[in-house]
Amino acid sequence: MRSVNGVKSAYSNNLTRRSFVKTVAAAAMASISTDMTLAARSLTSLADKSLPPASRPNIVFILADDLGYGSLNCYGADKKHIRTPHIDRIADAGMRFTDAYAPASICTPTRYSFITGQYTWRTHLKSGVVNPLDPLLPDPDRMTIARWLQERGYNTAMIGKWHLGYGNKTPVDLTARLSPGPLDLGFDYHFGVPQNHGDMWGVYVENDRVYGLRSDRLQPYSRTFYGTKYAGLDAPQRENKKVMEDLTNKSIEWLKQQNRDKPFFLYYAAVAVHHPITPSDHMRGMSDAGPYGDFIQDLDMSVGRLIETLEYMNLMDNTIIIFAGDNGGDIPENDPERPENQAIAHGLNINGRLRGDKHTIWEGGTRIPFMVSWPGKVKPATVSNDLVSVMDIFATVCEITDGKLPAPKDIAPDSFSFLSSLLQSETKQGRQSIVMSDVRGRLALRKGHWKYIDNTTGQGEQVGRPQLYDLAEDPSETVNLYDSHPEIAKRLADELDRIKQVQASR
Ligand SMILES: [Ca+2]
Repeated sequence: MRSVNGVKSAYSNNLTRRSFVKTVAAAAMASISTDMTLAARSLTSLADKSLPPASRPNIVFILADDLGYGSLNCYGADKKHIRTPHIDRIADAGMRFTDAYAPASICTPTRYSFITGQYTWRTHLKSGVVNPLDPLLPDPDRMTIARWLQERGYNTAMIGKWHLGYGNKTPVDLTARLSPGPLDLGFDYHFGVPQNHGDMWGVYVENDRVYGLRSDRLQPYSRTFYGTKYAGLDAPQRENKKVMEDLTNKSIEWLKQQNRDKPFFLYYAAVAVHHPITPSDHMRGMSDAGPYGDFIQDLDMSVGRLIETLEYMNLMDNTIIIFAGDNGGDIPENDPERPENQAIAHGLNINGRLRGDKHTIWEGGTRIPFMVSWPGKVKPATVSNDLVSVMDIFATVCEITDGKLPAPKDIAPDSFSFLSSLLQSETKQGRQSIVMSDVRGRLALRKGHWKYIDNTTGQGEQVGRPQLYDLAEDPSETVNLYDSHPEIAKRLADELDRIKQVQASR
């Protein structure tokens, strides 16, 4: 209780910076001792790695937006630039993956694939993202991770950045009932930022309506970060620098309604650290990487508040926490004043040593921070280089709840369970290869230590030449081996073709 209230008061009161740091440090210390107890407990239970045929742990999935592979201390960010003690706690308490991927280097496909366990390029969306007034992308008739859990007795909630559209027509009627939407995909509760941080909606959505809508009047005003006018809905407007706190408060409110009698699934999608870079007043100036570093620390603080709520409610021992990025960090070109570039100038390697950034087909666009804690099941402070994807959470959850996987033809067709990785089973059953895509729908295949990059976009245009990289020898993708290893390139190109042709890659 101490740490929950401590952190909360740090957000809501005008504490001095020094006392705020102290509060965070105290919270972190309290957490470390809890972790050590959990670690000791879990070591004794690891002898039995098998799971009951049906297990119903609570599941909290935290998805960060545009968080680069090198933007957390547990992934190598120097503490002299930013400090991420709360997210690092998930890695300390569980398993951190070094070779985890987003299915794409942009926002919508990752979110679609998480919910459906299917590659987004199998839908009509071959490139780009769902635009602010687009209809719902997932087919409500398709099984989703939320409905799967709902049908197994879970309370389910989606809180945060949605970016999968609402309704069934373009443009969506902002003042009408926003259906179909998250509630039609298996979520009992939804409190969302409709598209992106700073989007033209300018408001929150609660369940299937604009939150606090007073009338159907629209008075477009001012301009967003993206250059379009705000819709001017007659409802409370989001304040960018408070959105992280609002979403976290809503999540805590929802978590506090849960109990040990019924399992729950929370999908918390942060708006940080997608532009516009808007750190909270509490965090401004706290990092040593400028506003971008402060915004990363806002994300970390929100994660800390969620964890501490679970601890306060004594629910941690039966809760899986999964933390992931949705694509690589964004590095705006030709504008040194942008906060991302200021952070780089301070010395923060947003995407570590990986080439490229958000939108690109390079590792910097698709390799993501990914970690899972599960007290008593996942050994603390472990690191795995198994190939995993955000898309694989669905199949993993299926195996956890049912002890087996559904037929890929119907459910989660491109999702592979990584439960055997989590439990460090002697027989590994995870995925062997993964397809990734960029903003234009260009595809690449990672298999073993090789990565093949196709030269066709989602619209069928040719771009450059095909490429082949040996990620073991050349993690920064500097030497194209396509010409010197044609047989390997062909094998990977054939596999990519096969995965495109079939309906399910699992
Ligand atoms: Ca994103």
